[in-house]
Amino acid sequence: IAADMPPDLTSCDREPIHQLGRIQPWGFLLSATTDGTIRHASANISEHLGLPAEAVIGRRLDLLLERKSLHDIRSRLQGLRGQQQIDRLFALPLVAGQPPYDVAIHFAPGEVPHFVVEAEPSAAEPHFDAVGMVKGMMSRLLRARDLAGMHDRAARQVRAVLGFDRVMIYRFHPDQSGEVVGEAASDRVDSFRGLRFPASDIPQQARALYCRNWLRLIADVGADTVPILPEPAPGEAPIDLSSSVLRSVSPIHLEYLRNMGVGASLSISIMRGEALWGLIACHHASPLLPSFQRRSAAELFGHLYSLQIESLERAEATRQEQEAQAARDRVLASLSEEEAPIRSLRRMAEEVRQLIPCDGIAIRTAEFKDASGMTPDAATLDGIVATLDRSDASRIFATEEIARHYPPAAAQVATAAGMLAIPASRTARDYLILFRRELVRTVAWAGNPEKAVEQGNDRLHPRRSFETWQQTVHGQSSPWLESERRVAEALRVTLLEVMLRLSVGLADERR
Ligand code: BLA
Repeated sequence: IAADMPPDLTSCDREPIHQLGRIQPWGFLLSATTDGTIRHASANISEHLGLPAEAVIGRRLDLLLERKSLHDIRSRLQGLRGQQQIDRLFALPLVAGQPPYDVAIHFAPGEVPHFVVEAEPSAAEPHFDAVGMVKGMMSRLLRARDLAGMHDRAARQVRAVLGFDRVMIYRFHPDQSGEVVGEAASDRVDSFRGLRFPASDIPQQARALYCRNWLRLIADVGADTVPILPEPAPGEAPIDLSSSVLRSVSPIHLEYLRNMGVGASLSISIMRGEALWGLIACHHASPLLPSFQRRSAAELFGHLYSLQIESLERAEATRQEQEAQAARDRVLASLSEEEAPIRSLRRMAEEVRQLIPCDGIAIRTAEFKDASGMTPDAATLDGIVATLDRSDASRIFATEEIARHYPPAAAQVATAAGMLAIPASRTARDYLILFRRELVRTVAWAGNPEKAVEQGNDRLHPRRSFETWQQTVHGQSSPWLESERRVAEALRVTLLEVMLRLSVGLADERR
């Protein structure tokens, strides 16, 4: 039966990826209570301390680690209190008789206050200048003329620092799918530029985690992972690895990467305020472990890059708001008391059309019905207006596919597939409606998005093929851009004023 059932994608969202209890093998992990008693140790600790995990758990940190280094760790921990951030110490002589380690420390959430120490053999470069490196990356970025050019430059900078074969700027769409909007790649891998990936490739809890922890590395997709000991007692929660650097990832995701021919993967969150805007996604055809210093520099670059995107988008929004404001002023100034109300409305419609390209425009108020250009037939328009009447009158309503909200509209996509409705009054349900006809377009997906997930006997499996899969989208207009929605929203307020004046005017006429 399983094969006939659609896969239950919510199970992906439920996998507790922060509590898998294992790390990747390129370093070791210890957790200790604030008094320094060790609670957890990764099973590979013997390779570093010469003692098995069982012998380490319950002992005190100061008996195992170099005093001076432990002192450094403790003073850094002071600064981390009450936070989930990590701090980093490079080239630290952590264990007597061993080469230095690069160390990440953080406080982990849990009933008993405890902190986590993760250490990897140091690959710190003696004259590494993280600040200089990130400054250089930013200044090369700022030479870009537009957002698209900037994404490509960002990918190139990250590739230069980390050495991955393919570095992509992956941007989320409102439906949680995503698109590769910038790329830098070596010639031993295919380009993913322009490809779309379905939402299910990155489940919800992973997105939530990536909002808090901004970088993750899978250094070797095929490597055996290492358990953290002791295993949780029955009823006890496993150690929370949300902020861990070495955390091993979901086996489903490892299978995904293997299917893609990827040997190592690293991704850095791109944030827009509190929300995940996208990822800097890096792939290598074979295993790859960039130094902790370089990863940290790339992470810092990710922060600055996020701010840069936000600043460009804000500048763009401000410019659009000014345009909308100017349009508003023009409309209001041109209204005259003597003019017939319907003419005022028509002129208003013309102004709107100048600002937001469309194929047709309809005016529907209690007093007037008017249409110009390509609009649905009168009966369909009545149906659409009835549908609009059930939506929120205090904001604009935009859709690429009217039929999704009013199915009979599907018959008329050749004239009107999408609409943007501006409510013209708060109560009487009057509208100015812009229409756009169908624009058949193709979307190139990385593998068939309908078959993104397969139900296996045991669990879900990601798709095996990422071969480009062309989808032809019918029945939709070109999208209403964020900027166009913003202009429409600004004009909604003006339209309310115009309607108010008209109704006063009409009342005067009747008197
Ligand atoms: C995680 N999936 C991820 C991550 C990426 C992607 C970037 C973050 C981990 C990493 O950096 O590798 C997906 N990688 C992509 C995409 C591109 C890319 C879209 O390069 C495009 C350029 N994955 C599935 C299915 C499931 C699934 C069906 O395909 C669930 C059933 C799960 N993906 C999954 C999980 C994680 C993940 C659980 C979290 C891994 C972790 O952090 O533990």
